[in-house]
Amino acid sequence: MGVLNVTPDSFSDGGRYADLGDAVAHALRMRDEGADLIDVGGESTRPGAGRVDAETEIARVVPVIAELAAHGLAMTVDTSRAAVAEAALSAGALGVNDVSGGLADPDMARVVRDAGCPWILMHWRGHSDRMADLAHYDDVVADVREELSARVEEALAAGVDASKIAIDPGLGFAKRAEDNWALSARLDVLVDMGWPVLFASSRKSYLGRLLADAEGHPRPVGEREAATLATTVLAVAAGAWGVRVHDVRGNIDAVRVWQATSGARPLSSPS
Ligand code: PMM
Repeated sequence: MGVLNVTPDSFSDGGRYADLGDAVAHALRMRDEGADLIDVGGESTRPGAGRVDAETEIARVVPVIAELAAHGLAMTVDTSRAAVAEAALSAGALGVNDVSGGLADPDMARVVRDAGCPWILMHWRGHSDRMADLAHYDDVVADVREELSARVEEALAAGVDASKIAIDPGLGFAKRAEDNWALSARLDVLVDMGWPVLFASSRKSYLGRLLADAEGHPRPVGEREAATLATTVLAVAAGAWGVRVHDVRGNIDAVRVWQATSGARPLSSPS
């Protein structure tokens, strides 16, 4: 899944694809590089970000989605608002990537159910302006598993088709760096829940913190790609269904190395 943020302020690519032509060109490039899905978002969810209204979000994503649909691209809309999801699905999006896992908008389940479309339910505890205060866990892996399980149960109870559901640990959303590492280390626990797992580590701040310089300055966003590739390989090896990334080509190269290695099973080891 290639990331296309048509926002002025996303941490990773904010402002770069606000122009329709630039957004379309970037999405086509990601498709050509091998992305199966383009995730189009119109609201930044970076830590501390305030909200934009639904009309602004719709005005950002719908023209891009309509244009990309005309080019035959498969897209999800990255939104936690039912009205935005509805507009995006009408414009040609294939599914909904909901960072709130259905919690932010009680109408989202109905929209997804009526559309019969895929729904990615991410682990979430609250909007970006207050999520840092919500990063408290007894056991982050068990807690995220339980909270995601509740989101899935609620989606199913609302009549959403089980075959359309995917889950996501929500790295960086009400998570400290150590929480992200713990979830990465035990991704198998989420994979064992039986739903496709999306892993979205690309360029996130916990990688910047890991790679901080001697003075403690985090590695800048644009220099976290090698670390991202390492997380992708580890996640795919642990059974992730998909990864949400900015550099599609690099991540696909990394996964191909993993595939070639894991597929090359020698009949016997050299003595
Ligand atoms: N992270 C961001 C945005 N959307 N969607 C899912 N499913 N999972 C995530 O972890 C996630 C997301 C924030 O990152 P960005 O600014 O690079 O889009």
